[in-house]
Amino acid sequence: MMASWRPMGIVVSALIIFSSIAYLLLSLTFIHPIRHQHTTAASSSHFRAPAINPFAELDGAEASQIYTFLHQTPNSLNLSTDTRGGNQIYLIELLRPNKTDAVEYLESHKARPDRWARVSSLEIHDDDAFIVDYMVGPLPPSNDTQILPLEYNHNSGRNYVQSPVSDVFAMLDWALSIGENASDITQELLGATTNRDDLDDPDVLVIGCRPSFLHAGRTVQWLEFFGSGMDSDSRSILPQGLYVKLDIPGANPATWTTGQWFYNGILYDNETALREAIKSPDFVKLELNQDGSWSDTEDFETSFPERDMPPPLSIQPYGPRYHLDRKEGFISWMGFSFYLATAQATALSLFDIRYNNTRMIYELGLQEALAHYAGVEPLQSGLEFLDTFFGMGSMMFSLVPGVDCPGHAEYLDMSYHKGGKMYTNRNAICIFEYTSDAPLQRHTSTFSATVSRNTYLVVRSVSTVGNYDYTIDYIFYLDGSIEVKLRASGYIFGAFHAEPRGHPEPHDGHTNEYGYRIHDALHTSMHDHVVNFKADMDICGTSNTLVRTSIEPLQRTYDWDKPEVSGVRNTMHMVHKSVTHETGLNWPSNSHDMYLVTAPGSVNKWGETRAYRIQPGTGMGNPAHLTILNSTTLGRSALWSANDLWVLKNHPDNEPASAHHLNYLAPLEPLVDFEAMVDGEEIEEEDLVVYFNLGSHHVPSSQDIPNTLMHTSASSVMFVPFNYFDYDVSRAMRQGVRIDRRREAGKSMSKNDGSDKEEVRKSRVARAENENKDDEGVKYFGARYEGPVTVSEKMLSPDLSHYMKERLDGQWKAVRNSVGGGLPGLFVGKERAEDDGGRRLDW
Ligand SMILES: *[C@@H]1O[C@H](CO)[C@@H](O)[C@H](O)[C@H]1NC(C)=O
Ligand SMILES: *[C@@H]1O[C@H](CO)[C@@H](O)[C@H](O)[C@H]1NC(C)=O
Ligand SMILES: *[C@@H]1O[C@H](CO)[C@@H](O)[C@H](O)[C@H]1NC(C)=O
Ligand SMILES: *[C@@H]1O[C@H](CO)[C@@H](O)[C@H](O)[C@H]1NC(C)=O
Ligand SMILES: *[C@@H]1O[C@H](CO)[C@@H](O)[C@H](O)[C@H]1NC(C)=O
Ligand SMILES: *[C@@H]1O[C@H](CO)[C@@H](O)[C@H](O)[C@H]1NC(C)=O
Ligand SMILES: *[C@@H]1O[C@H](CO)[C@@H](O)[C@H](O)[C@H]1NC(C)=O
Ligand SMILES: [Cu+2]
Repeated sequence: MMASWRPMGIVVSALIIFSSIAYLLLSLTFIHPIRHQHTTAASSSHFRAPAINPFAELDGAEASQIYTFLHQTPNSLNLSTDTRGGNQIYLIELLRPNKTDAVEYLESHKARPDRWARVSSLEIHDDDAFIVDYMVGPLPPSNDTQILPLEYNHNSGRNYVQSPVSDVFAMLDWALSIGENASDITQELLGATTNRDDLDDPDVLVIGCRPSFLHAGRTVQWLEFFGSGMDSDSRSILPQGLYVKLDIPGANPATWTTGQWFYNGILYDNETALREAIKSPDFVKLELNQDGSWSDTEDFETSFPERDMPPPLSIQPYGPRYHLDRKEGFISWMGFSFYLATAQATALSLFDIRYNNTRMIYELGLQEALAHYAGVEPLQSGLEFLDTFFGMGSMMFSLVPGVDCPGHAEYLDMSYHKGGKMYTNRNAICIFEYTSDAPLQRHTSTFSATVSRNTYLVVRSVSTVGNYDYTIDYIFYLDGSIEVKLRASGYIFGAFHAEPRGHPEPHDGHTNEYGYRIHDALHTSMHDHVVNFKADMDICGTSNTLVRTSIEPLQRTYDWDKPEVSGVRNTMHMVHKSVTHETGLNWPSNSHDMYLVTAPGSVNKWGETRAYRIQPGTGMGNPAHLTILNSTTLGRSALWSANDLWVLKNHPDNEPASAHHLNYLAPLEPLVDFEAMVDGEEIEEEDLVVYFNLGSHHVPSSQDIPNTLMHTSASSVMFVPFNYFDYDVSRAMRQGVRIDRRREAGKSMSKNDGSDKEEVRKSRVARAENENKDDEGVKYFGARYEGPVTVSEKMLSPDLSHYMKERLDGQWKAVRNSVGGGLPGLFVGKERAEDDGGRRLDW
């Protein structure tokens, strides 16, 4: 996470808490009447969801009605129409219905749950600023509509957090003046200065900062100067090694003070002390961390001949096999069905995931994304981001067709309401089927060979939060398995590598305690990514038990072993234990435990308890949990990061989430304290919710320059049917080929053994043979490609024109001028002109 700025619409976000708060405030400075969005019925299919999506985000009309209602009706929000003062609404979104109400509706299709909105406002009381949550409903607004403090789903019982800044403009001005007052120092040590007047100047310094939130709105910040990284958005790998501390006791600018400075491991009491020290002949100046082509994501110069030839790709000549109701965000595919829903903080969630029309998972979705750093200097050592605060949903930016997703993928938009306005990120979600390079099943016998394809369904989105891009996939497999997979890319957040300037020899004295040297004055900064997801599992109903089945070594005597085995036989067995109380669990070493969410009241045809197994999926090793114990920075804000997964008794109404996106601002008194949810309740035969983490211990190396690569940063958890069905249900779904090798050998077809089963098989074979008259002894099951296939050019080279339309426009320039351009790192707003003409501010 880091604030940055690019001319062509790659996001920008804020490292930087200043800018985030600024974002909250600034987004308010563009209050427009809401434009009503009309979704075009792009899908020609007549497929309809069985019910109206009760989780669908508020549309433009609904949000507009609430916005008007709250401004025009006298109410406790005391909203101001002056954009630079008084209380402001900063977001309006759906308050999702309670599970009880939603489930009843999804079963009966009667009595659609009331629509409620969650409304956040920014409220100024004297010198202090608060972000306050309300619930407003039922919708549409009427004389019966209530405006209530939103508390029932926060176990803190509060509906507000204190915001560390109330006047962004003052904050910006103040920060700018730090850079300006120290311009002689930055020029001397870093060869550059901040520049208020020219945002586009690639040679300026920008400022990044790392906050520590203390009690009652007090914040201490360490600032560091960074290179602007203007060309490739590379500023997070351009730390300059000069730091200054700020004390912000409250929202009143008169109380803010600049404290110590830090350079080359030495703490200076103040700017003057540093200035004096520099004059000393003994003062050691450090190597500069300068931008250059090394930070560019692409190498356009070097080329291999093979690069000039396009690679293979996947095509879908006969169209998709899934059914999509775009209007309701409902998908059905090969026995699966589910609803989609988005939220500004938590991106995409899936609801009511069913197989064969039986619910398995009520809710599956992102809760929070933690990145926690460590290091020897004041910025990295306390650096930590909880990325829902920055809006992992509102930062689900457009996907690039043909590269982010296959050319045949379909896309959905992500719309949300902020600061009085509706925004749309076009093509934010892609949906596609994909056939893996490896089969799902195969077998060769003396008489036959059979192989079937592994085709699966993917629902994908990417949240670009500042320097980092999180790709999140929900993947459905033909056997009833569901996978959640996270991949990361983008720029790492680097640490400054302190190397005396002009040092002649390669440096070998460092310890690699927190990272590795990867450029002249750049070090990697180790960090943990822990990204929390919720899986509200309903396996054959809501009465579930988590069984931990251990695979253990065993010594046992068996009568039939004697006399050859004189004593015990060394072997292994399984031990089945229910997890009786709410707890955190870790993936066991050597995978020696299986975690099974069982339905004790429900058995398959063979009398075995039906279950889904939860296990690490197709990522790189096991997903990680946080290494740091009792993190100084995190406080109580993200205690779900302490274990790999958690199993809790579900209180879907009062505890709908493991986190709150405003926890970042109140780590010591979070709105939702996860640990308080794990309060030892009994969980046998209860409605269970599993919170699990994806992520990794990311120790970047020189291979992360310029960007972290997705194939090595993937982590995954999979939900796999386990005695849930009577057999592998993919058998009826998959496509492949069965080759009879006896024919090849000139032998006759199998002789009839008289069984019904054989009859059935033969009739199928006969049918298949009819379809493939030419292929003697070769039977295809499932459809085949027949006849010539035409691939449209658009499939091979998808239309990217909407990306070209993105341009800065006059309104952004006005902001830029009013807030000062020279400190993009600290405080840059950039307006992205999306293809629909909607505009947004990015930080
Ligand atoms: C409502 O807001 C105005 C400023 O917009 C303020 O002067 C007034 O005191 C507020 N009223 C209440 C009841 O908070
Ligand atoms: C959900 O249930 C809680 C507790 O019963 C209630 O306070 C709240 O209003 C409900 N929320 C909605 C959106 O209906
Ligand atoms: C609220 O009540 C008033 C007075 O009865 C009526 O004039 C008005 O139309 C009502 N407003 C709504 C939104 O129903
Ligand atoms: C910068 O210098 C001016 C003039 O001395 C002073 O008023 C201001 O407070 C300084 N700014 C900071 C952030 O120290
Ligand atoms: C700066 O720090 C020095 C000690 O290093 C101290 O003597 C001096 O008074 C300080 N200056 C200011 C303006 O605080
Ligand atoms: C699907 O549901 C039907 C009706 O409940 C049931 O008869 C059938 O066995 C189910 N199929 C599978 C694969 O579970
Ligand atoms: C972390 O906090 C827990 C609970 O307060 C305590 O038991 C444990 O010793 C602490 N661990 C460390 C390393 O501080
Ligand atoms: Cu990382």
